[in-house]
Amino acid sequence: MPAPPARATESWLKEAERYSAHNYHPLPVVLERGEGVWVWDVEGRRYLDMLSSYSAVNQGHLHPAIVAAARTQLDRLTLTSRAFHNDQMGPFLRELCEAVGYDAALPMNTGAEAVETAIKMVRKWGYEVRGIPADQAEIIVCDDNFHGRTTTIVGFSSEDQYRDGFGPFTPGFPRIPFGDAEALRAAIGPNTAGFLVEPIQGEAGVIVPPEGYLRAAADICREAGVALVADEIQTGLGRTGRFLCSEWDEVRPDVLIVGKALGGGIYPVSAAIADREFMDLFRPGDHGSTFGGNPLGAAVGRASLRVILDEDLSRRSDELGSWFMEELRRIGSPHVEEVRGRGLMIGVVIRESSGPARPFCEALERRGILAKETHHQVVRFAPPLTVSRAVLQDALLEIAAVLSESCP
Ligand code: IF1
Repeated sequence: MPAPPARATESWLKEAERYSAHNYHPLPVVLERGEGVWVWDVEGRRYLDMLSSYSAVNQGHLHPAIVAAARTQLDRLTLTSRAFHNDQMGPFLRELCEAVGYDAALPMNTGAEAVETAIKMVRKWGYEVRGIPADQAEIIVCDDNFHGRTTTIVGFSSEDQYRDGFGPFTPGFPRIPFGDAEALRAAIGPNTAGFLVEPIQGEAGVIVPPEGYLRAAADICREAGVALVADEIQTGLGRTGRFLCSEWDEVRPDVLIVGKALGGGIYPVSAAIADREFMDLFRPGDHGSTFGGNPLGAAVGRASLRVILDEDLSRRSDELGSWFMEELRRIGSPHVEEVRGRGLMIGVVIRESSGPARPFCEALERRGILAKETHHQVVRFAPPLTVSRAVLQDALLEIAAVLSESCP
């Protein structure tokens, strides 16, 4: 049983409970400060952040270079709308496009907005380039996908809870099993404009597809004239040991979606990225956003990218992740069915016989490690990519203790 919260925590929990929608079931910890891989609660307890806000804090909490860029911009200009230009968006998009090797990017704020942008882009490409009849375009998606929480996006989720009560939904999103390239080939029809996929399914429980899956899917899409859309909002920006997870299969998606860590854990920044064949289908007035491309987000985005590149966080993620996964396997816990992932995007699957993952997360919290379960049986480990091997070594002692106890 989790220890009862202390008084300060209790009062914060009560206030949040009273005034917030109850759309989450967070661990009973109230955080008030963060620095690097560490966060502190209102009782002064320190925790190792092994979630990184679902990979939005790859650079660590309050990275000095990103904070400095935000502070400088806060004293200059924060929002102009796209009715006018600003002096940060152009440089940000140039640096982003140069980092990933594409012609252009459309800046948005949240991941879901960038996914919706990509959906509109690919549909328009289907009509204007592929000649698909009006309003008939289809974008194939995968079972167990997670691409955000808008009604169009949850409409093609296979998770009943994400859909229940929110219909009617947007048509045109046939679903196929993840990891099965032949299922993709079979699902493609004359009205198929695109295939939207996460290179590794995060929310589904860190599901790594069979070796070469994305490569095979890319070849099938190219042969069929279907746009491959990679949602790298969680897997991108160094998380899986490459700058983009697609690189593991040497795949260059037609449309690339990034978000989360693009804002360095400080500001929501996302983008849909593509070559001019797709990007120039948007004409003035077709699409937009009040905050998309704002100077503060652009300045933060520039600094966030710079940190990932200058500190070679992708290599750190690759090397530390491989070692950490091996060490987790070496614990040899009777509760662990599988340790899976890539880089520092790791899932530890708890056997059904050992009960759900949540109590293990609560036990880890009591030992100063913040991790979060997904889909009942998986404990996700995704620390900031700036984490040191020494810190992970210490964390392994606590994780081993929790995984070696009888079910918490
Ligand atoms: C929640 C997890 C959930 C994403 C991918 C798009 C988005 C996300 C691959 C949308 C966002 C977040 C959303 C948050 C919890 C977290 C999450 F997968 F990371 F674990 F939900 F499944 N594509 N994922 O992972 O980006 O609009 O949120 O900026 O909704 O509970 P967003």
